Amino acid sequence: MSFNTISVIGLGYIGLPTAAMFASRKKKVIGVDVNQHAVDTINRGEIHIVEPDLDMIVHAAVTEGFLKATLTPEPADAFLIAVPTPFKNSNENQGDSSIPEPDLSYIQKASEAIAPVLKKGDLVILESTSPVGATEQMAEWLAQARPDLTFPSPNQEHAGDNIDVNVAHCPERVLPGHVVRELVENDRVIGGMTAKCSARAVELYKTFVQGECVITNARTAEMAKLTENSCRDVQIAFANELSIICDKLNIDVWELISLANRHPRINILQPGPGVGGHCIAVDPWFIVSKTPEEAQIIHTARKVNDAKPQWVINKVKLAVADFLQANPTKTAKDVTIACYGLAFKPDIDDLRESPALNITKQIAELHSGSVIAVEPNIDELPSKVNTLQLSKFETAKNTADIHLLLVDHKEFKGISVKSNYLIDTKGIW
Ligand code: SAJ
Repeated sequence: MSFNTISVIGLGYIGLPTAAMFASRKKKVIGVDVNQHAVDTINRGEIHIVEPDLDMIVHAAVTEGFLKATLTPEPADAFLIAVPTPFKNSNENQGDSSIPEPDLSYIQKASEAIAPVLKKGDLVILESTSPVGATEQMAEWLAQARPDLTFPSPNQEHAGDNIDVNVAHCPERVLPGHVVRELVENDRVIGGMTAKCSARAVELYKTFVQGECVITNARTAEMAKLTENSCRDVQIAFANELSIICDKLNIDVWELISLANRHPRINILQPGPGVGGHCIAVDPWFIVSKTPEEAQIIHTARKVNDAKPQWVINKVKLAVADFLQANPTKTAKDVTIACYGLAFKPDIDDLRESPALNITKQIAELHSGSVIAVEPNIDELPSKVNTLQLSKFETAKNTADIHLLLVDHKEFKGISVKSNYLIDTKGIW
């Protein structure tokens, strides 16, 4: 049975591009989101997120009638759930208060929303990055809501054709900024709760995925996604720890890493002001919270990366103290600090969970003089950070006493700021 109508629940950074990809292959796609603004924007053929090339694809899909957005789920042959899996508020966390617990309430709400329109033969896929066991939990929520249908249960990998609704976990693995290309080209991990579930999911993704669809079970697929991001987090923590050690030993960490990387089996990542975004700094906690005793390295890496912003702030404090010692007629009020880059990584405009933005905000709160922020990828700061002033690069370069490079945007490469009071967290100046 082929998939004539596909529904994507959650039209954010993953759901909307995925919906648009199916629609671009002339499938009828129903996108569902709880956000009225997102629904209205998409139905006008526009997008509410920033992702290169996505606007054209969504515009074509909507005007040709293959994609529509709605607040309420409608019947479809396949449902892909791409909703957030954040942490619980710290006061809701149980157990060790230093380990955040995943919040599956968005998945639960999405399951409850689609349950009434499910029918025999449908496929439900969880795409959201999730702790191990979340797909089984989702199947249980669906089964509770629809006792008239049968769903797979755990340890039923070899169950036959007697299951009405197939369930799988197929984690997204695309890099923000390259989503449109990576959705098509990346290999896809397909974790069906049964062999039939996996086969149906492969059939669905083959609509647009050119990479290989590799079959496993749901729990391994969940862990695979968490492993990928935890591996990157651990590697970045290694680089960040090296940068702190080298600073103490008066060694240039960038030179050190480039020398070590000449070894044929060494590939150290780059240090920075901390790890940001919605994935690498979050997903390792899903492993730590399930297996706190066992996940020692993963937990330590999180702590090392989370501590890096404070280390950078301390460096700025020391630079201000040095500046005042060299300029005894001045006070802190007379000192201007310029922060270059606010996004969570280079060449994007995404400020969410950005260490660069948090560092700049904290410096602005602590410092009695002026703080200038330079971010070439945005024209206006969001209202919640309107205490900061955006400035042009040249103005910052010419007026600031202390310079703090936080993001290696392409606009900052090839030019350089020379100063005795320069803190370059990315090693480009
Ligand atoms: N970073 C460093 N040093 C480095 C590389 C990155 O400090 O050498 C920092 C970045 O500046 C940023 C953070 O790490 O603050 C995360 O950036 P990223 O480019 O490593 O990753 P994301 O969060 O944009 O996307 C990741 C990707 N995962 C992996 O590369 C293993 C992507 O493929 C996933 O789909 C995405 O997480 C996700 O949605 O889970």
